[in-house]
Amino acid sequence: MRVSSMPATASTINNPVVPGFHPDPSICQAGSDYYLACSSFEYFPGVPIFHSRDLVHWTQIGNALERPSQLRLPPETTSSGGIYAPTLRHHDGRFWLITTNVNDGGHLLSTATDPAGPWSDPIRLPGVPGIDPDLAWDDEGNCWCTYAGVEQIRIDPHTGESFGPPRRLWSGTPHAKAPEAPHLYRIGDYWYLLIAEGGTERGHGVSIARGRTPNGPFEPCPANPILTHRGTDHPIQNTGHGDLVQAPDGSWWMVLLGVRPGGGTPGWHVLGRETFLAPVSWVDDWPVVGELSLVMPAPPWPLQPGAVTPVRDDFDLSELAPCWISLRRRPAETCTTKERAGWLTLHARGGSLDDHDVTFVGRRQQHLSCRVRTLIDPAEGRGGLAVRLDEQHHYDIEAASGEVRVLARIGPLHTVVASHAMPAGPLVLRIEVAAVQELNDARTGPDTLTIGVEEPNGTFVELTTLDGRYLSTEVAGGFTGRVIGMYASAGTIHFDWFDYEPLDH
Ligand code: 6LW
Repeated sequence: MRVSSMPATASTINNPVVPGFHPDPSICQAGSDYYLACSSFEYFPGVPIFHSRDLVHWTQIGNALERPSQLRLPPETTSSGGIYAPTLRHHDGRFWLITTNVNDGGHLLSTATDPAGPWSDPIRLPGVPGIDPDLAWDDEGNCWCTYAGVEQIRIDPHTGESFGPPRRLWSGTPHAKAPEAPHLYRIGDYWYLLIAEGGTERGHGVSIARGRTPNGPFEPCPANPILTHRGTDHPIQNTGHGDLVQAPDGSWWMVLLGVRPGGGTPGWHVLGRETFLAPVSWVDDWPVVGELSLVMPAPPWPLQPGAVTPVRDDFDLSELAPCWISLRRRPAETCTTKERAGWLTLHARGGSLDDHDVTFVGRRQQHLSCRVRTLIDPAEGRGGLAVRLDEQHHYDIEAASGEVRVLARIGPLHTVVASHAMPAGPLVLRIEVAAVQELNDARTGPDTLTIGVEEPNGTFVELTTLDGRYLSTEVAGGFTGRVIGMYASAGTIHFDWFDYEPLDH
């Protein structure tokens, strides 16, 4: 199994197009602009929104659910609970986003004239059960909400009212588990029902059926699944949960989720489910998914790389950039850049990252290898830098006045791995993630995390190197991926800056 990809050249592009924990992609087009939304689970704000002009380079322009009135993640929201798969559509001059908060009343439907926001306070759909809701409008103006199962109900998207009992459209391929993630489209003379099936693990796949009306009957494609990497040694695994889109030149493409397992057997993926792009052609009015690989031929239209994301966030702005996410909520009184100019100030709520409610601000790890550093001032408390999979799986480097400790939480085990005396005052904490390049044997892990501090003269003091497998989905379970960030576990902690430096592309 390959563990890293080749660099893209002018004639190639890199997949994933939205790396890091960005699963369940849904895409829509408005003129020459494309927008994409992903799931966000227990993190606040929720549902990251991306913009692109070329389907290859994506820039996060906001989060659809960014106010407490839009997103309530109650304390009982477990990791991998909260916000599940969205559908994003452009219809009638507006953007429509439907998603599910599995911990707060089910589906939420929100609209915006600008996908960067603001998005409306969502309406609820109490008559629509399930997860993975999709929206499609027919020529008569009926709005059909189709969801995992696969079932469908007509709704009023302005009020959330639903009409009639659910109607079963298709159960997917006989004996395949978890028919889900439906998306319904009118393309040419047919209505197409695209679904995921086989479960979101290694058996994942995409299948499709077609009919003459949005309500069926639907005839399955004889070539189903039209995409799966199950049972292969392909470096992109768990491929499924697709959504279709037409490119600027009229060609068709699919965005989908996949993972990049590393290490030996069984392969551990640490970045969660990421968003990939694959070409689609049509044969006999059925879509055929083309080459999906880590490095793909560049499409023929002009590519427009977005602004290069700066390595450093200096916390000079009054609002945090949209990539920053917190656990379940982010009250201004515990997280602010306004208290000490040019610094991020965190006031502790919980006592550690083992707690459900803890002051944490992080960003998704998006590269298999990367270096993360932050300048922390722990004079008024205790806090640090952490790599988090969930409450039970995280590695932390924590500073208090005069001391730095490395903590590891793996399932029920808590360990202080190392400690180091430091002079009082601000200091730089560093975590370096290195994807393994060679397998020593079948049990080699996917990556290593080297954790330490920088002396005032800049010398790096390594405190430990830990195996990354324990912060992988194959160990921790769930639907998310690694998030790296800053936290406060006692008192008040200030961070002057945070660097995230990719060490691969
Ligand atoms: C998503 C569903 C799924 O809603 O995982 O396994 C859920 N399948 O399609 C969370 O991503």
